[in-house]
Amino acid sequence: MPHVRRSAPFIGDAMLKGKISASLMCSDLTDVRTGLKALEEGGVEFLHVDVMDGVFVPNIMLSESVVKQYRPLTEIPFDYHLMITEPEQKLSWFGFREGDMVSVHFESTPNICRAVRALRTLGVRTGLALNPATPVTSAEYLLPYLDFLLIMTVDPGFAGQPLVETALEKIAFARRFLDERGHENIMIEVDGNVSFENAAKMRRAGADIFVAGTSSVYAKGLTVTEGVDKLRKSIGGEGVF
Ligand code: S6P
Ligand code: MG
Repeated sequence: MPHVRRSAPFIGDAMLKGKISASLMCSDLTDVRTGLKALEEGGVEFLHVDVMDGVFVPNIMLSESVVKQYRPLTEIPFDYHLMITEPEQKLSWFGFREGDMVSVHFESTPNICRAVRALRTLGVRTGLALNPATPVTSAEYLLPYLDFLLIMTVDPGFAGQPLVETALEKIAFARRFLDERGHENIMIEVDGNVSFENAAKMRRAGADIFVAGTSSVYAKGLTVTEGVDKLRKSIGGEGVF
């Protein structure tokens, strides 16, 4: 099984630590070109693309045909967060590129092993997303296929929600869980109310990649560039709080 590897991610994955993935659905979708230019100028590492099917989550967002139209507008690698049922049957829809991040939800299919193994064969950074109530231990037998865990710090479906109370404890547990099993290279991405203040705490707990939405990069009263700079300071541990 050549595609199975023990936590041996893509060259340069160590560089993913402390990176920003800006949430496309939180930007001005009537003026995506301008929004993407601002993110490029701000230097975000990934564009977080929330795909919601109205079944797995109670919302519909960013269909594959819309996302494909945005793709040529930027060179920023995409970070697809698939909140859709049975993703293993739909992976060919998106046109993933090598270097993209793609996460599928543990809860979204009885065939989650098939889904992450299929992602591995596509040459993308493979992620397993966990809802707030899903234990980190659910990932145990999937670890050999993973490059990152996406820990939802709100229930998926909507922007602008409060952080779930157990989020920080779960991030810290996940980091220990991965390290104890020799998977130090599996990154932890966090998604949901990654505010400037929460991001600093999440970083200390062990998070590596930060989904930036209405709580930071798209916060009211800041330009995108100011939001990125401020978030960068929070996750860089430079003590803005
Ligand atoms: C939510 C989705 C997220 C949001 C992001 C919003 O289901 O997966 O990626 O877009 O979390 O960020 P914020 O700062 O508004 O919570
Ligand atoms: Mg998301």
